Amino acid sequence: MSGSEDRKLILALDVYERERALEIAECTADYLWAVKVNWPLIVGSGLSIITELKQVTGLPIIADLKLADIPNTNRLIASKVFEAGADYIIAHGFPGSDSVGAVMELGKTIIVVEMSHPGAKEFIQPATDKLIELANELEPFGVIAPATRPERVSYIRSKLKPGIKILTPGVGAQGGRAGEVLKAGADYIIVGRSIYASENPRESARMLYEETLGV
Ligand code: O7M
Repeated sequence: MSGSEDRKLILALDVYERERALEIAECTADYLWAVKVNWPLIVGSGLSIITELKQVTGLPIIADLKLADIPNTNRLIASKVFEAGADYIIAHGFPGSDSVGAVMELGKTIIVVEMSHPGAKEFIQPATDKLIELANELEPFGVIAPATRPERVSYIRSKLKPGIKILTPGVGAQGGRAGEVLKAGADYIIVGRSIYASENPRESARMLYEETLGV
């Protein structure tokens, strides 16, 4: 197993229950770069789950709130979430540079530039070029791009400033493939159901981790 700096797998821990979340995170931690916490877990277990997950795994925690509000509200939410121990917060880019900037002033930020589901073609994909420009201007830690469309990941990589990471959800349950999307230019893959809903989450994480090696 490599050091955490070589790992490319992020666990999307979309379960409600605190105990289950801690158990899955603990048994898969050896293969992860980070744990992503989204609304299902926060509404199910409370914000303190971020602090607990950090303690149990020792890994970076990404708070996937997809913030999309005015700067003041984004700031009010983000400050509490960083205080709880989140290392990164995910924000939507479409509310504009002031809204995203309010989050970036408080900590490391990841901007959504395209999504993985079919409906992303309706509104988000037509705005992707503008969202990439926004990311190039603000230089966040990273952007979200769809593992379900490796050709879009290549496109986004070609337009994005070097150094800005690409994180890609959609591997496994949504049909994306780890090797393919990493070859297309993704730095990290985000995987939920294929790990937490499998019979053996540790083994599923191990297999995905193996798949990311040497790509
Ligand atoms: O592997 P899954 O499909 O069970 O879970 C994927 C996770 O990634 C889940 O937490 C989604 O909310 C999230 N996600 C997408 O699936 N598609 C996107 O376009 C964006 C995200 C995401 O992480 O946004 C930051």
